[in-house]
Amino acid sequence: MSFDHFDYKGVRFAKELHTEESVSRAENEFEVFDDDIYNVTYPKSGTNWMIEVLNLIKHKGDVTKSDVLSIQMRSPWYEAVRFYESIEKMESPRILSSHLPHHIFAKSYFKSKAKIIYTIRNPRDVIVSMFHFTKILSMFTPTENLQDFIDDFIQGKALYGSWFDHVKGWMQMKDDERFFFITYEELLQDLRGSVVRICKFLGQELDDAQIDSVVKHSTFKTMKENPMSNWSQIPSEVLDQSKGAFMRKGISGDWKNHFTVAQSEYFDKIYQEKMKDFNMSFFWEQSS
Ligand code: PPS
Repeated sequence: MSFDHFDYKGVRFAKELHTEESVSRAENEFEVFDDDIYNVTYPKSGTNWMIEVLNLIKHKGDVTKSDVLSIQMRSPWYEAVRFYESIEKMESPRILSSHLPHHIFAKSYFKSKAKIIYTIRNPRDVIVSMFHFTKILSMFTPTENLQDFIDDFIQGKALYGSWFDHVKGWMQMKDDERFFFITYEELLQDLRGSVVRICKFLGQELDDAQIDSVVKHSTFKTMKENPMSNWSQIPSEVLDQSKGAFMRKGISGDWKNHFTVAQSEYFDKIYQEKMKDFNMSFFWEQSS
């Protein structure tokens, strides 16, 4: 995966989005408020989906209130330079996004009461989603060869570094009451049930009709057709959606259409090695 980058504390960042100074600011100076909610993910794991869900929950399913801003402006990535100004103007309670790993996350968070929702996706599908994304986002030099891409991903040369370290880092917080984790696959399998669980974690009481509305407006189909959610407001010089949609497929298991048997076995072996000390098993380990 080729992009203009620098490394900070073992993690790969894109120069297009960050500077070393900005990452250091995000880690050491950013002020977290107690009523903030953080939507944290490794890229391509369902970040935008969760932005939609969380903003709809905040507005009790009222899409006319939750969708007044484009999806990125609703819950900007707090570490990205281009969102600094808009974050300063946000009213509390803020819903912010982040791809930062645990060891670089805002230090002030760990002294706060703010909540984190961490969404995890089968890394094989993350690879495929990211592989396609590099073909449409101008900051990447597209990789034609999936094997090279898989190798970069395994070696932590992807945007935001190693998936394995990201997941293991954040999941250290799994028993913390400020932390809630969910998988992309659970969202797909039972969106309504997931929304109910998220509401409970956030202490938000929505009635059945409001929950139905959250679900209706956060399905893949609705979001793909919604100009406030499908990234169509991003200029084509930056994101060329004539070559492929940001809202691409929205399914689980697309990796099976892309990985060869040998690639799948290779990835499984590395996955086992890298996750051997991690005593939790995810949905995809039973079904992959
Ligand atoms: S990014 O660029 O890191 O912020 O991308 P992210 O939002 O994390 O992930 C993009 C993938 O999520 C899919 N997506 C959805 N899937 C199912 N339902 C809904 N509502 C939904 N919204 C976004 C999106 O299609 C990308 O996955 P792929 O596999 O490429 O389709």
